[in-house]
Parts: sequence; C-alpha cells; structure tokens
Amino acid sequence: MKNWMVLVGVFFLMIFMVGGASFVSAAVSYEDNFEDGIINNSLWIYGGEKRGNIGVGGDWQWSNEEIAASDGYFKARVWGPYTSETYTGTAWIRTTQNFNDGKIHLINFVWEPGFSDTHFNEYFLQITDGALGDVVWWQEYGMDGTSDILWREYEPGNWTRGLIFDNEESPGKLYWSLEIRPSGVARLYSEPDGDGLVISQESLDPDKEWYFRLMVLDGTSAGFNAGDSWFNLYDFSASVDESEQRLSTLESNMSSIFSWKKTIESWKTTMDSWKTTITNTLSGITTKINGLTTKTDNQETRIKALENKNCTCQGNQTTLPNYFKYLSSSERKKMVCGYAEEKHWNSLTDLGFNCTVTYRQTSRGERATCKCE
Ligand SMILES: [Ca+2]
Ligand SMILES: [Ca+2]
Ligand SMILES: [Ca+2]
Repeated sequence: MKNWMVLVGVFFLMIFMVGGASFVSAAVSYEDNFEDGIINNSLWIYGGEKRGNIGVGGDWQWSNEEIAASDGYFKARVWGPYTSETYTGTAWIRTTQNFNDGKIHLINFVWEPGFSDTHFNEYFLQITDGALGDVVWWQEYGMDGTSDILWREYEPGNWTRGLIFDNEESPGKLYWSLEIRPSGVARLYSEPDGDGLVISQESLDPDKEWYFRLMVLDGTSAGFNAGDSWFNLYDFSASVDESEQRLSTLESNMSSIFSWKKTIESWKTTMDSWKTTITNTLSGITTKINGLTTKTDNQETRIKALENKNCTCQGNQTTLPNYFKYLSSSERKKMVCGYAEEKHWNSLTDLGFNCTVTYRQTSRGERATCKCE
C-alpha cells in the first residue's frame, strides 16, 4: 500500500475515533445524581438473579442500594461462595425511560466497576427492552431486544460480550457518554458529551423499547474463586439533543421541499408541453388564416381585374367579345348595328361585318340607318 493511502486511512480512522458528537444544544430530560440515599423508583427499575449452568442453584446473592456519600451513588452488588458447579449471580439497574421515542439522546453517566475477587468479573452495558434471561447464566445477554454495547477482546480475535476483568485492577470512575439515535444506533464515547474515543457502536432493534441497563455478573465454578463484584453508578443525565433534532427536522423538511420541487418541476414540464401544443395549434390557425386572407386578396384582385377589363379595341374602336362570332350572321349584324347605334357611333367593324350608321332627324325623333358589308 502506498504511503498516501495509509495516511488517508489513518485520517479517516481518526475522524471515527475522535469525531465525537459535539452536542451543542441539549435539554436535560432525565437525571439522577443519587445523593439522598433513597432510590428514586420513578426513575429506576433494579434487581438481580441467581443462575447456574445446570439451573438456578448455589448460594449467590445480590443487592441494590443508594448510598449517601460525598458523591452519592447507586450500588448493585453480587456475591457468592465457591462451588465446583457453575453458579452465577447478577445485579442490575435500568431506566424507566424508553429512549426509542424518535429523539436523539445523549446520556452522560459516571460509573465504576469494583470487585474484591480477581477472577472473572463481568459488566454489561445494554440498550434493552428490559427482558431478562431465563435460567442459565449466559441468557442475560445476546437476546432479541438487547444490544450489548460493551465487548471485550478476550484473547486476540476472540470477542465476547461484556467487559470482563480477570486478574486486573478496576479502572476507577469512568466518565462516559452514550448517544442513542432514532435511526437505531447506540454509540459509546470515552468522555462526556460525545467526546473522546468511540468505544463501540451497536445497532438497536427499531421495533423494541430502548432502556439503558447496567449489569454486573459474577460466578464460580471448578477452578474459580468465590466472587464479590459490584458497580457504583454515581451520576446519570440524559439530554435530548435539540440542535441535532432541529437539524434532523430541517433535513426532513428539506427533503419535503425537494420532493415538492420535483413535483413542481414535473408540473412545469407538463405545462411546457401544453404550452408547446397550444403554440403549435395557434401557429397552425394563424397559417390557415393567412392562407385564407391571401386567397381572398387574390380573388378580390381577380374580381377587380375582371371589373376593370375592357373590350379589345381595333384601331380606335371598341369591339364586342369574340364569342359573339359564333352567332348567325343576321344576329351578328343586328348586334353590331345595335351596339354602334347605342354608342351613337358612325361605324363599327366587328363580328365579321363592317357597318356604317347614318342618323337623320325626323318629326318622331332621330332615326338610324345601318348598312353592313
Ligand atoms: Ca436518590
Ligand atoms: Ca452522585
Ligand atoms: Ca469474580
């Protein structure tokens, strides 16, 4: 792999590892600092179980209590004696609030794992529908409706649910944060407010309820010790991230606007198509009107030409239309004489006759005599 590819890869890895949520505007919706020594039952459900590989047995016990101190806390503890059979116990606390409510939540919480034995002390952080396993000890995790946020690489390449401390010291108080997104993602950060490293990211079942649950499990078996493990939960504060929420709403609105824009664009395309059709139709009508006007003009010109058309003249005299030549000679003669007399001409040559007209006054008016050759 080339150097630049490694650099780019490391860059994106850093974004994932350090690119916390940076919650700017958040309203606290659910919190408890466990300061008065009394568990607030409106906020918390808690309990424990005894379990075993071969069913419930052994002599394991658990407890849940709120302890007043300089930094008061809720304590869940489980303990039991050594037996050669595998027996376990759990103790836990969970919220009464279901975080699957369509909002973006950020939970800041301070907790501390603790144990007095050094063998196999396991902690679960879960987003769960609240269900618990039946009998055998491994049924407290990996169930439908429960997402385990904590995993541990128990040995290279071998991951197991839960954070297991085995011959190790407790890390002390942990100031973590957990982001829960309505898309069904839970992301755990190593610092408050979505800062620090992303410890893990798990998907959540969108059809289930999402309660926050912290659990300690200890057990014994052949080769194990007696056990005594607990966790202290010092502080818990859940906020709805309003800026993110607003952004999400804005994105949703933008999506609607884009959808509308597409609809309007589609309408515009339809209207444009209509416009083209109407323009073409109007253009056709205009062309036809122009054609008709031209025809009318032509006909008017022709009528005027016909109206202005005179007879063909021979010399200075006007002649009759040629088609009269098809009449009989007597009719033609009458016509030539009649036409010349009407015009009061002295002569007219047409239709195959050369006619001379003389006029004389009588007591009954003018009389014309027409002679044709
Ligand atoms: Ca309290
Ligand atoms: Ca406290
Ligand atoms: Ca143990």
